[in-house]
Amino acid sequence: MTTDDYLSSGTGPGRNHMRNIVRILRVLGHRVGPISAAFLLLMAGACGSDKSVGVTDPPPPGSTVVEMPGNAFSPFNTVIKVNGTVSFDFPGDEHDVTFVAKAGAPASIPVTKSKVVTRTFTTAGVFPYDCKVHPGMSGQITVTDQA
Ligand SMILES: [Cu+2]
Repeated sequence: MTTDDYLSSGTGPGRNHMRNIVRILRVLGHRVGPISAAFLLLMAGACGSDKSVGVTDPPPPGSTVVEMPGNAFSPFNTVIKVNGTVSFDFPGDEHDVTFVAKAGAPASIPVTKSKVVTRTFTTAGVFPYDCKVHPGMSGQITVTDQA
């Protein structure tokens, strides 16, 4: 079989992958409707790049960065103003950021590595958080009223 035969036969791994995705979407389309199917198509298009909402790299301009040297958050206390953002810079080791449930606390960040994940704080107050992977690995965001 020549290279030309291979290319024209339409059986390359990439083609099969896309064909399978389209097939799955067709089946799902019947079951969950066109809107969900369109959403899945978006997800399929993003596969391999594992980016999701709130994930940025590098941190957005003006965001305050929390690092994780060893099994600690640095700084322990991060001070920002209302509507400010904090970017958690996850290293190669896995950590999570689980906020103590209270009004104004943002969504927690599941176990993550090698990514920057940003959260916006719209309410003044102190928002403690923990890494559940490492007991005792804790920090807090202090959000002050806008000057
Ligand atoms: Cu941790």
